[in-house]
Amino acid sequence: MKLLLLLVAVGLCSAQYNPNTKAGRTSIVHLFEWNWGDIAAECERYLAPNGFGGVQISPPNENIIVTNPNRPWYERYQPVSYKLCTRSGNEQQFRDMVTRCNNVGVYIYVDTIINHMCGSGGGSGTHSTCGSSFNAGSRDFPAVPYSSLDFNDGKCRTGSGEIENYGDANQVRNCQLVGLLDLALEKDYVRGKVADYLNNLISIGVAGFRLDAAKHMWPGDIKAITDRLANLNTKWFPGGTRPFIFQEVIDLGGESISVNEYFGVGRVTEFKYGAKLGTAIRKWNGEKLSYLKNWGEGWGFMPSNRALVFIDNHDNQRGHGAGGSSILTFFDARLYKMGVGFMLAHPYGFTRVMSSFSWPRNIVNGRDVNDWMGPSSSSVSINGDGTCGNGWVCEHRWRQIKNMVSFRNVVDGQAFTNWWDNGSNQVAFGRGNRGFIILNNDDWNLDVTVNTGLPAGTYCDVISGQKEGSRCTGKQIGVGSDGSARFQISNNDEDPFVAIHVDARL
Ligand code: QV4
Ligand code: CA
Repeated sequence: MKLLLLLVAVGLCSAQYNPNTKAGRTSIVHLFEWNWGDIAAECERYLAPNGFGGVQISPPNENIIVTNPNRPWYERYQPVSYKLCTRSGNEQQFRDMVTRCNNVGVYIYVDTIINHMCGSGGGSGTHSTCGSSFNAGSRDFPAVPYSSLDFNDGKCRTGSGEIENYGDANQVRNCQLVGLLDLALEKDYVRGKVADYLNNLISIGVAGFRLDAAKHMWPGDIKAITDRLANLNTKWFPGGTRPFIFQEVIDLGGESISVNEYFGVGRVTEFKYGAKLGTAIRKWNGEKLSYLKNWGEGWGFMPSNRALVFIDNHDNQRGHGAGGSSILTFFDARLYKMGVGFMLAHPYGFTRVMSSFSWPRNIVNGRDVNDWMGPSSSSVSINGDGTCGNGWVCEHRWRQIKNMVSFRNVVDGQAFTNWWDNGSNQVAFGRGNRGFIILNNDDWNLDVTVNTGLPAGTYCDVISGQKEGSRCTGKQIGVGSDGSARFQISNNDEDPFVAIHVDARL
């Protein structure tokens, strides 16, 4: 009876939409391909003091070692077992990272690959990151263990065994995504193995999961697995806290599968967000920033409280996944900062900031032939000025982005207010009486007096500089007793936008 009640309670209590970030922290950062030791250090020295809520980490479970091409980043999306050892570190280092980050209130969100194992052409042997043996051809993964009975081969009806038509939901979920061996998640045994893996991570102290390739899993199978998950570790989280779940479903419209099939389990990635914002900021297809007045659900996006939003992710910043060429990345730094600034100021969705490694992009016939490259260095070095070295871009450390992460924390819970636009690409909006942002993406200067909604005072622009002690290293903005302020932004400014908030009042 007790057990039954418990099961019912777990089933009903599905608050897996709550990111579980500490109060006052409203964004996470994806530290793509960082190693566990560097993440632990970053939590302590940078993320906690700057108000970041958490880190999405690269997959921590054992994967196949790909040597042709040489150690691509994407080998980590080809599991061999659920042992915690990868090029980011071993289990001990993983545990140490979770403990150290949790202890400073920055939580860990694990990228989990549960739709599939490695590619069908992965061969056999022990060329895997913990040395576990496997045989892709015979579907044998003894370190889990999975055998041929645990895969979807019998269920897929395409000639190639792969997904051939995204208009057919059965193919998308029962066939192989680019040849990756597709798990039979309707099987109790497989669900149990996956749940054991996630529960192990929960017991170590993680706060939630990105479910990779969720589009390729039946929502009912995902639900059956998440219903088996334990509450978060009470060493760091209140009793009864559910893991945060966000599902990777790329839905730009026009396919058989839609994001709303997944709302029963948790949040879902909103891929329209970065694609459309990129289009507007690039001024493609006749788009203008003034059209962003009803940004969010008004643009056909999913409900805000179901959305996980981002400007770019590890796939679409290099032409994988979806979104297309409109996606803004660090390669277009000036536009990118505007995009991230807009996202972090705007109330829609739960926000994720991207932090990348650089690579020698080489577009041949419209495709980046270097899109596979992993980081050139296994560890992140920090320069004297706080930027990163060794090819690590560290967008999250860019002053403009770091300060907008704080902005979002400061305006948390405030309404979207005081929209202004010039009918073109100069726009502004506030967040109640806590913060205000104004952008000039036109090819001429902006000079306007608008209502900010803020209390009177002199504010420090957190884009051109920031408040340091009692001084401001950037532009200063005077807000009158009626809340109005004059802004001047040259279209040639290094960053053609200004953001002020009540914690940056002088
Ligand atoms: C190739 C052929 C297959 C052949 C196979 C033989 O294409 O036809 O059967 O070899 O084994 C890599 C290679 C790919 C290769 C495959 C299997 O790029 O050419 O297939 O491995 O060996 C990442 C990369 C993929 C990579 C994969 C596994 O993006 O290129 O594939 O990792 O290493 C859709 C999905 C969405 C997905 C997105 C990329 O709906 O879910 O595509 N996004 C997530 C992750 C993404 C990851 C995966 C899913 C898979 O964000 O990073 O793919 O886990 O939109
Ligand atoms: Ca599948």
